[in-house]
Amino acid sequence: MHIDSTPYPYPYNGDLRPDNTALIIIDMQTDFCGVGGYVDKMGYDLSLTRAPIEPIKKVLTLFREKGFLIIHTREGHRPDLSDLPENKRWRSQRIGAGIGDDGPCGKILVRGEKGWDIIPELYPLAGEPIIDKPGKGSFYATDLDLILKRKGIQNIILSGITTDVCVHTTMRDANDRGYECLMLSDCTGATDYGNHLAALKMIEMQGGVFGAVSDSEALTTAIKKNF
Ligand code: C5J
Repeated sequence: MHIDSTPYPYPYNGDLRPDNTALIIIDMQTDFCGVGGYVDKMGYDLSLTRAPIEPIKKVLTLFREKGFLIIHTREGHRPDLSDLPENKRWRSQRIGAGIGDDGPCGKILVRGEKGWDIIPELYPLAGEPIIDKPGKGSFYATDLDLILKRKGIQNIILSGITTDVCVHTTMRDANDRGYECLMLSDCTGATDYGNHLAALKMIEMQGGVFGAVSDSEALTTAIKKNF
C-alpha cells in the first residue's frame, strides 16, 4: 500500500504494515505547548505548537486501534543537570527561559517536573515506550534504535514538536539509519510558521532527501482502507 504524499508515494516499496511501522510522537510536553512552559517563557505563540494536538489525537486513536507501535519522546534533563550541556543552559538563560531554573510549571525541562511531562490529551498508554532524551534527536543517548530493531520496524511516521528542531533532527537521523520516514504536516508545528513550512520543504528536495511529507487525512484514509 501507499500513502498519498510528496514528493513520492510513501513508503517507497509499498510495504507498510502494522508490524513494520511505528508512529513517533515527539515532545508533546507542557514545556513545548502549555501555558507557563519553556516555549511560553520564551514568548513564542503557543497556538503554533498546540495546532498538532487534535490531528495527532486522530492518528493516535486509529494507530492504537490497528495495533501499530506507538513511541513517545520527552526532552529533558536529570534533576542534578549532569546531562545538561553548559552552553545549552547558558543560551536558554540568556533569553529568560533557563533550563533547570524554576518556572510556573516547575524546573524547566527537568525530568519529573510538571512542565516536562506529556500533555494529558496525548498521554501514553501503559506499554507504549517513552523515550527520555537529553538532546534534540530521539536517537542520541537513548535506546530508541534498539527498540525499533527488536520490533522489526522499517517505516517511521513522525509527528510532534517542533518541526524544525526535534522532529527534523530525529527524521534526519532515522533516515541515515535506513528507516523509511514520513512527516505529517498537520501533526507537527514549530515556534515560527515560516520555519515549519521550510522544514517541510527541505524534506521534499532531491526526490525526498529525508523521506516524504503527508498529512493526517491522507494517512488515516489509507490506513482505514487497507487494515
Ligand atoms: C526544542 C524540540 N525546540 N522539542 N525542542 O528545543 O523541538
